[in-house]
Amino acid sequence: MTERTLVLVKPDGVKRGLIGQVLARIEAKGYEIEKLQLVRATKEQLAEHYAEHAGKPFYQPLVDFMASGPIAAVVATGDGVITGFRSLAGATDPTTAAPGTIRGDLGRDWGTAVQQNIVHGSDSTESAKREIAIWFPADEG
Ligand code: RTP
Ligand code: MG
Repeated sequence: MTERTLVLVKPDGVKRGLIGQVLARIEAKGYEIEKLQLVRATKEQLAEHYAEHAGKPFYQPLVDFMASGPIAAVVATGDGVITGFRSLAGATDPTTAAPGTIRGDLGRDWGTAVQQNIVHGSDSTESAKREIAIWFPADEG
């Protein structure tokens, strides 16, 4: 089924010049880039985006990290793209993420308070809908 997902290239990925590599992997897999925008996250956007993690020990470092520089917000579409992009991204922890995945190949978290793992990808159709509305408020669905 054709789906849409929200991908964020996080500040570590943008700073390290990895937007192109992330987009290339999405496109090489056969998904389409429907929307793409470089943004500075507001506190409100981050509070909404990470509401499920509020109160966890990594929440504040995560929000600070996400506000530390520009982010590339992407809507990617395709058959099974929600699960498919999370497979491309790999496990949350870059140290154990499998080689061949974005996080396994490119992610680093050495000496940081939070896992700096290059990308975010929505984890369900509900999350994708909610998250696309946060980063692309004018999106008509
Ligand atoms: P994402 O939401 O970014 O696609 O990643 P995920 O589902 O694999 O991970 P999630 O559990 O939703 O956590 C969101 C982000 O918080 C940071 N994190 N750091 N213990 C830690 O240092 C830790 N745990 C989570 C990561 O940036 C993770 O992607
Ligand atoms: Mg998540």
